[in-house]
Amino acid sequence: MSTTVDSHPRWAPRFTSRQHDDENAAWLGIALGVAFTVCFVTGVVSHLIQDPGSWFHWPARPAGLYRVNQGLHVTTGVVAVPLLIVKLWVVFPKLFEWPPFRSVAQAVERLALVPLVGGAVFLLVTGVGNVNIWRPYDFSFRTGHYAAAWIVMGALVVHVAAKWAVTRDVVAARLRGQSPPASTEAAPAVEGERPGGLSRRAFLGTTAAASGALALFTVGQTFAPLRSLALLAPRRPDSGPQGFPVNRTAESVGLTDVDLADYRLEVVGDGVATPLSLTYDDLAAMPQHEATLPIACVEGWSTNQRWQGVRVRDLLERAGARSGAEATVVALHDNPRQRTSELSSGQASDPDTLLALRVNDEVLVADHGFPARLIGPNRPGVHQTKWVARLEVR
Ligand code: HEM
Ligand SMILES: Nc1nc2c(c(=O)[nH]1)N[C@H]1C(S)=C(S)[C@@H](COP(=O)(O)O)O[C@H]1N2
Ligand SMILES: [Mo]
Repeated sequence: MSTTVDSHPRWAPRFTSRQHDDENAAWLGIALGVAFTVCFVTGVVSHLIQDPGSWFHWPARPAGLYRVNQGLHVTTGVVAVPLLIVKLWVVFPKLFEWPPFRSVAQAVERLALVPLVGGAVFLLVTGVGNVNIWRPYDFSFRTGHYAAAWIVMGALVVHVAAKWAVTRDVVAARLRGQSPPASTEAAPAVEGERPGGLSRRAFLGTTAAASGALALFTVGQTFAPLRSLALLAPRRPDSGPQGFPVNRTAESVGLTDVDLADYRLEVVGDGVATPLSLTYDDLAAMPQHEATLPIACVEGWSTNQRWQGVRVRDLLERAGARSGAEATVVALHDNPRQRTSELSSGQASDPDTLLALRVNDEVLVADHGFPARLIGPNRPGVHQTKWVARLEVR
């Protein structure tokens, strides 16, 4: 519905730009719908990998799939920021339409805007904040962001249903090379509308350029060819000790100088016939394998490195593990955050799942998990456990 003179009450502010129209709202709405849907699907996948139901199985291959998933999530999320701001500005005059609704259906549709807009702003603010390590709230980011995603997507279904006809008319007309029907055209918002100003093409083009620029300056955090452009990425994939980033330092978990005399890697649990307790030298004496695999952080950055170490499946075999065994990887530190991760049977038996001792032919530094870190294909970064002390096999 257009903002026409008779539906615009006297007390409302005057909106004089001709960009406040249904066609702009329709195009921006389509772009936002696509961005939010990609964000939602990739977000739910990431959630399920970390909290799988018994029905959910995440494969070990293709090795870089999680990297693409999370790169898409964060990039489409960032792209949505200018789109949402401009869309809210375009439709803002509708807030003052009078009467506020003419039917029950319209009341429902307009009420659904509260969770839709509130939730969308919440998702974008917490999401962008999280990747910049800005979390000025007490609740868990994952819990809040996840709940908001479902609320927003529910409200979005209502919103899309309500706006379907108008949007379809705009798109269908443009595809036929015609102007959209009068009902969707820019109605003069109020008397005194300024003629001129930006054309629609320039207005939408500028918005697209803003989104494109954000994407371009972010995606280099995970897409190596563009890494020199990753100006907006909080972490550059090529900076840090041994040439790649560190989130959780050894110092922050009190593991700056692990004494190799005391270090043992234990392979234990119901799933093994002979529990192992291996020194660092024992590990170094086992056959070493190499795999080029990414660390793909849930926060969107990723980095591909050449890792060398012992195959987890060799360790399991040496411990007489049952076939199809699964394992929990446990770190040396007491801090419970990210101390453990799970290896599915597919990952545990994958030839590229390593207990890495070296990276790019150098011994791991403390910040990258010395003495040994897990690295495996298609795992989120949080599951690439550093400073590994134990494999609990079942
Ligand atoms: C546009 C709407 C968005 C939707 C629908 C959405 C949805 C989701 C969902 C469902 C998850 C999984 C949460 C969980 O694991 O429990 C998630 C995770 C995440 N999202 Fe979003 N998100 C959106 C925007 C953003 C934005 C703009 C960013 C950052 C630029 C972002 C960054 C993240 C991060 C870093 C995670 C991983 C959290 C973790 O596992 O620690 N999200 N998102
Ligand atoms: N033991 C342990 N391993 C860990 C973490 C941790 O906090 N503790 N952080 C993880 C996260 S979130 C990522 S993305 C990768 C790479 O993180 P880094 O940059 O801190 O090395 O290591 C993972 N391994
Ligand atoms: Mo991470």
